[in-house]
Amino acid sequence: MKQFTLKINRIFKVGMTAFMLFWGLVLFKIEAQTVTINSGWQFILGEKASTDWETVNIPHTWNKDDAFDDVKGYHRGVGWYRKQVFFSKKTEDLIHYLHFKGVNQETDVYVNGNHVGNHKGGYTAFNFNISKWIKYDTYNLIEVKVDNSHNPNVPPLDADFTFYGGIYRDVQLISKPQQHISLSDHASDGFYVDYYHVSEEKAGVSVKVLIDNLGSINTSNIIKVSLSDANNDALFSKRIKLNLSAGVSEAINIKLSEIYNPKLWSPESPYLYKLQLQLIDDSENILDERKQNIAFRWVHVDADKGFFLNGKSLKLIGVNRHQDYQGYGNAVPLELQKKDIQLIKEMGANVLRNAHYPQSRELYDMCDKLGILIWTEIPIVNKVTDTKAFFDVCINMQKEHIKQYYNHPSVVMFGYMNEIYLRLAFDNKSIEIEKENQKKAAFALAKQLEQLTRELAPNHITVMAGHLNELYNETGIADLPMLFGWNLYFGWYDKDISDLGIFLDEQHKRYPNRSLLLSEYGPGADVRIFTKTPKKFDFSIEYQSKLHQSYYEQITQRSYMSGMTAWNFADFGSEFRGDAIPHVNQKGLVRYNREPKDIYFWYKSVLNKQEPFIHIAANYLKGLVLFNDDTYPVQVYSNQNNGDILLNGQKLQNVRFKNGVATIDMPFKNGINTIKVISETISEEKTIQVSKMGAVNFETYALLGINLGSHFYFIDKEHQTTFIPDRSYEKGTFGYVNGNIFNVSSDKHQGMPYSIKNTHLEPLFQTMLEGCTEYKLDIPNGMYKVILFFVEPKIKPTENIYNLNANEESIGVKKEQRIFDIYLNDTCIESQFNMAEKYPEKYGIEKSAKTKIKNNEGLTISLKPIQGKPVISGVLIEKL
Ligand code: GCB
Repeated sequence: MKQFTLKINRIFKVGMTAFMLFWGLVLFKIEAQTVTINSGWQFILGEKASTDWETVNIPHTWNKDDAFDDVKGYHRGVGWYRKQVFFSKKTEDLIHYLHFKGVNQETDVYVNGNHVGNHKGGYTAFNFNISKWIKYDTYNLIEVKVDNSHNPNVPPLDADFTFYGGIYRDVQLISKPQQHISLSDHASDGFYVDYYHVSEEKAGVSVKVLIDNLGSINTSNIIKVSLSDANNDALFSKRIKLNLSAGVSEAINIKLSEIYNPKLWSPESPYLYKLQLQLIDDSENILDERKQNIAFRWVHVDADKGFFLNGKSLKLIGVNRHQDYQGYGNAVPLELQKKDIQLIKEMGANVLRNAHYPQSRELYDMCDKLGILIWTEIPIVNKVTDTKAFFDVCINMQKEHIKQYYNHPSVVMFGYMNEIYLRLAFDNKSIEIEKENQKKAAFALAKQLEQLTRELAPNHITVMAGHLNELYNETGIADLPMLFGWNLYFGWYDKDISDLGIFLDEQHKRYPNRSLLLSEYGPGADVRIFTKTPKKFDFSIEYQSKLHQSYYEQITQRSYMSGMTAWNFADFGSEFRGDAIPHVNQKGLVRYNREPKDIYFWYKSVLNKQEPFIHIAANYLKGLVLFNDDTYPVQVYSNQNNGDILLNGQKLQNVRFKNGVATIDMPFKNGINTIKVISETISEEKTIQVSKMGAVNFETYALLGINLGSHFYFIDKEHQTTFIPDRSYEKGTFGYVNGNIFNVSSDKHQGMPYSIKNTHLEPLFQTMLEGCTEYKLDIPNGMYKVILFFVEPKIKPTENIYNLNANEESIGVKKEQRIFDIYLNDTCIESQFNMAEKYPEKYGIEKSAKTKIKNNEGLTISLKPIQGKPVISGVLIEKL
């Protein structure tokens, strides 16, 4: 009996296995599957070779380091990737696609040595059907040649961000049955969702689905469309019978019935419905399917009243975003990128401009869910090439862009150009006729792209951004899109902060039918720099606060302005820049590593009303030194009305938060100070170490650093100290006896806005005193180590059109010989110091010496000129 049972069991098991294998095979044969193939690629920089391949994972870029080093330029050329992929014979009847989500910027793909396709453009996805080159039951060699060289026929030609090369978004192998929802329409999902009659009372959905039959026989299939609500409760479903001829692609339009009282989508209530598409064969097997979150919402702009969502006025306030991240270049793990969107939402932003290119679709999914409206654009920046090849690439790129991002409810604005006349505006070489041609070419391309965008995305708002220049008005290009964005940097590159409103009012008056948005604004800010007296171009965190707060007031007061998007959410890589951190554009509300700057919290206090919130903007006030009775202004941000301010346990005052901010002059004491802010149910506390200075002494600190020729503090992690602002000499303290603050041009730039080699202390070196022959420090008797900091400022600048007022004339284009002797009191520590002669350009030089101070004589640093005017950037004194 036992034997018999065993036998039966065995027969049953064998039978089951055979049954499962059979069905497994059948199911597998028809099952669509997508595999991400990011791991274990072989990579070589430059042309293919037999050795020197390294193993890398995707996301990958070859510019993560060289775009930030001291050497000018980064590798812009070819890189090769290769990988062996096994294809089982069981998948022989499937159609296999390689799907690339983002490769910068030109790609050629080979399978087993056969060229399967080329793609131009670094920010949109693309697919290749590789089926006919595959060998089964063996490994297949996939090779990808990537090239990020400058190509005059591929945008962006030129822009203020780094064009990191590499396969920096996922690669997928997508295997589909021969009948499937198309993957061949510009790498879209193969369907497009539209809406009809959307209102508060009712709303309808229609879908256009593209189906490919890549098999050799005619088939009869069913396409099923289902709509459910956010809880997965089914609302409607529709089945349509299709007869698909062999080798043919079909477009099917399906209209679903209307829903009554739909839940509308908005930033406060981002309600999503769920759409499902299934392609089914005549045995009811599911061949392919797609899922998409959709939402009911409608938008329009009005030149007088601004932006409207679902018929209600909505001031758009948010940020621009670049996709790179400190230490990763553009090859950023998706989970890190998603945190950005979370931070943007927490800040209270209702709009995001993905500038200047389409970003990962997963982030758009998040915006769908979180209720963030998106302006998305392709990277045609600064100039165009007047060739058919360039125009064709641009048109194709915009098609990919719209088709791939079309179904996201968050996408309400499609753009295609940024500051297209920037190069032209700074071009003083070309002759008039060439300039005219440039104007016309950009206009002609804009016209084509505008028309295309309106055709492909009829329910969206078309957009474009321009810089401060009449060319956009003169050519009429600003009137092509439905909404024109001005990128305005009053108080940074141009005039003053208060000129913003004056300019906008004048534009609105001249062009009353044009809808406007402030698409970029903001100053650079470095959390190592703080000051009581913020000034244009000093990179201080206080100047950043001042500018953003004023811009917010100016825009919210103007109802015709659709909104504002700050430049930028985060600091980002721009290889040619020489800001306070070289190669980084520091206009972020958060740092390159996403640590929020104070201004991020200010935005949160005015935009996010969800929970009571207080922030004391003193995170970065490290090493504050105050003289005698000096106070220091500290800002407190809150979304509450009022708050009590306490310093060291004593109530100073009750403040009213206007536009989310109150500024309090803090009478700090020497030592540790505690600021406390209490507002109804919440409170916030912060401690600050302050050194009160009467005479110069070394009791509270061992190091005294002074940022010569500068009004700001600079926190220096290398020397573990904060360099304090400079002052003119007064007995008992320190300061310059003579000399001037060195400025590139009188009222705009601080010091020398260029990257300095051999150092990370740019803010110390970039600002300096010129013509100072005597600098006095009344330090007590004793032994000291003195370090002096120098750089030759008259160097040939790197061309940087974004530092618009760094004019070459005033910097001088050749090295200047300045020769001087350096003395510490009576001792000469360097004679005939000649930087232009002895050091490479833009080189940070430190001179260190020990000195004994006696007889209460203090320290005098003398720079005795032999030729030209001496310069000096900083001094650091250590008591030994
Ligand atoms: C702009 C550009 C942007 C730059 C920004 C800046 O107007 O559109 O790409 O990064 O200015 O920081 O100068």
